[in-house]
Amino acid sequence: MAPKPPQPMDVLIVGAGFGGIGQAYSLRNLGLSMKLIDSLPDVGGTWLTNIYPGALSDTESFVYRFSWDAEDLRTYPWSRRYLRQPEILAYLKHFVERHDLRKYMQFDTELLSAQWVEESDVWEVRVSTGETYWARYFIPAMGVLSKANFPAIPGFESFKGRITHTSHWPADLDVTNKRIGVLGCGASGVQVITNIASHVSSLTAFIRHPQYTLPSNDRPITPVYRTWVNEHYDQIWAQLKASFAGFGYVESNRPFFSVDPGRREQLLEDLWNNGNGLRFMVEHFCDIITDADANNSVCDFIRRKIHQIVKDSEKARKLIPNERFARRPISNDGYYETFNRENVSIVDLKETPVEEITPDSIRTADGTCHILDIIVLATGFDAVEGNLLRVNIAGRDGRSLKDTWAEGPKSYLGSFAAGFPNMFMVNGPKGVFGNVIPAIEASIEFITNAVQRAESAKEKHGSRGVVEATFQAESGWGERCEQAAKGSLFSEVKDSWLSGGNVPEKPVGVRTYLGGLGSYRAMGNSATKDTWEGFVPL
Ligand code: NA7
Repeated sequence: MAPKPPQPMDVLIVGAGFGGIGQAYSLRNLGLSMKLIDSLPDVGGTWLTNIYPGALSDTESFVYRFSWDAEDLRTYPWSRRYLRQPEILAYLKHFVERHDLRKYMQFDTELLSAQWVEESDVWEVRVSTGETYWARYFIPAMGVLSKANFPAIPGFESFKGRITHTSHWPADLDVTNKRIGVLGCGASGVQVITNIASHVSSLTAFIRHPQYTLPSNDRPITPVYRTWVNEHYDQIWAQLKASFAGFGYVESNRPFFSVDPGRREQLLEDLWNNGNGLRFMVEHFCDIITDADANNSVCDFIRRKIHQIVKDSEKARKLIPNERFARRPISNDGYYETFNRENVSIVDLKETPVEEITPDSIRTADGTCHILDIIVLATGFDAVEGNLLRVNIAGRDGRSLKDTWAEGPKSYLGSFAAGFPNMFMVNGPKGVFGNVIPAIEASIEFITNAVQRAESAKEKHGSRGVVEATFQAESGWGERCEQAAKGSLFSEVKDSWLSGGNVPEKPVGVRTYLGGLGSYRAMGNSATKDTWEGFVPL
């Protein structure tokens, strides 16, 4: 038998972004010993490193924050409809200081491995500082969009200029008057292109596959609006937590074809003018992402808008998607208008794929060398399970997470994994799709419920305090996620980060619960608080 590890701590959290901070907040008053580690030098997670020009959350400011601290909600300042990266980072730091959470945190400490020690019901965790920790509860909160996706293009190392991924933008990178190439046109690419075009010498957008993007209509908020929000926060959160996507507005129950074509056009126009891609998807119609014909009509509407805005018809052609409007929608702050600038051009990678990077250019298949000073990779993320599989995690019988998830990640309620006792994933694979902050909060609540229940069982009847989802519950949850995805056109798009197809070799499949935040919260809270359904008895 292995020796009993010395003095395990109760809780070890990995990650100081929204997930880890929220989890530490939620557990802080339970009388447990707790540590939070992060490989980065400070609080912030993804919002500490995604400092590219234009980085912003397209979830509206009033609900891109924790819902738990009523006084803070009413007093913390924000001035615009959306929060930019510096404001989000400042909010997270503020929340940490306000609740005295920094005392749990240790930075510049990367998780290397975690192994469940059967005999003593603890996790043995090795980190980059050379230390080993033992913890009863191991809580990875490592982010859904965190591990960068680097394209495999020959010649990277030969490039004499600078190359950066948007998610690791160097603080000293100055693009002024430089020749810039941007690969990728998801949310990050759209934001960076729109924000740097006016002060670079030239910008070449390398587009493999254009996406639909809607105006964000960012604007300052008025004092009247802020007062209204403050006075209605209770109702706002109650509505949001019971809603489908959790973005803080009432989702429509109007079918697209229930109104006549003229009125439909008017409603779409209204959505376009009011702004926000997420609102566009759900605020006036209930079936844009479930009814293929409704979706086609909406695609036509957006395509017409692109044609109207982009004056050069060749550029417009390259910007117009010919797929469904069924990815995580993107909002923009003048993206299509940016392509009317003479210093902005487009290379369509479907016509002329990238062949290699040379010392001063990206060379495409037609032999053209696009001369560049800086290459920006806006190429997205090895999302959802990417960060969890980067490290070596082994559960019961030494079985690794990598082997267990060889055909795609699994979970119970996005937070628990069968065979990995007392490992709780904050917003892990098959967590709910929607506004990520309430999704994180829901997962944190399930985890805290489970910890409280285990602690109470230990105290009351000498339980070992081991929380473990059953294999049956895990596969049942997987089926529920499959069923929910079947009703959504999102599942037709196989090459997005949501299905895993954006990263070569990654198994493609359902990675989120598309059944809505309201039902997710109801099922998770009922299982972890009341019924204990899906868990091995404590
Ligand atoms: P996304 O949405 O995954 O977008 C990545 C972009 O990078 C997309 O346009 C990809 O084109 C492109 N890409 C990826 N690999 C390559 C290669 N090898 N060559 C050319 N282009 C490539 O990531 P984002 O960071 O923009 O946004 C992620 C989420 O963050 C977003 O949904 C919001 O929720 C916040 P492709 O479509 O694969 O042809």
